[in-house]
Amino acid sequence: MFYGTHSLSLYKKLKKMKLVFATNNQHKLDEVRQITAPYGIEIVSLADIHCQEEIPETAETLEGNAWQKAHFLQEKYGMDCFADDTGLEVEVLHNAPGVYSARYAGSGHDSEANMKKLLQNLAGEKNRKARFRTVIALTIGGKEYTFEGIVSGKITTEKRGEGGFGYDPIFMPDGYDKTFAELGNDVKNQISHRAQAVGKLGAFLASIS
Ligand code: ITT
Repeated sequence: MFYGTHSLSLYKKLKKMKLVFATNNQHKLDEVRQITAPYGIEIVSLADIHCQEEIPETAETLEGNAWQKAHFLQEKYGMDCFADDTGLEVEVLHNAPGVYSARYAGSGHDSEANMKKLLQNLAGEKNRKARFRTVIALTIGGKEYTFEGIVSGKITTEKRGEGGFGYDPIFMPDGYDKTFAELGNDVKNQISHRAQAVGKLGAFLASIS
């Protein structure tokens, strides 16, 4: 649990807070809802506010994309909100695919093709160090805040496991001998890049409420 011994008092502070999460990725929405559930922050989805538009994501950094998504929603709907942008950074590939993780193998969000391309690009490579990095952009009460979460690990030589999404079947976090897809959401959501960034967001929201 993220907030340790302070969880009960944080729960009391956060339980009336509502925030829109600017994502079209249902897996991310489910993860963030699971991570924040014990503390009672109500995560409102784009569907809940009837936003059906494709939110632009054309910046060249994770930070830039996270802010582009958060600003789009804030300007159009005038609501307090946050957005997350996440990339898989592979050391030997100079941090690629990074900000291009969703479209590494082409235009769509084709996780199978993305993993296949990455495994091919790392074929025979000994250095398989990688990290997931999440940046959260929060706009609340006219002010802006950024939070980051990182989990280090390595890329396996083949896909393993059925859980998670995206690159989870080929990412093994340090300290574990299973991929995120094998570890499952309960473990992933305690240690992941997104869990760490959302943990910082939650602690911050508690501090201002
Ligand atoms: P939104 O922009 O609508 O939030 P997205 O799917 O485009 O959703 P990102 O740009 O943040 O999300 O993520 C880029 C890609 O990185 C995503 O499509 C996945 O393939 C991968 N990814 C993100 N988070 C991941 C995670 O926790 N585990 C595995 N892969 C992940």
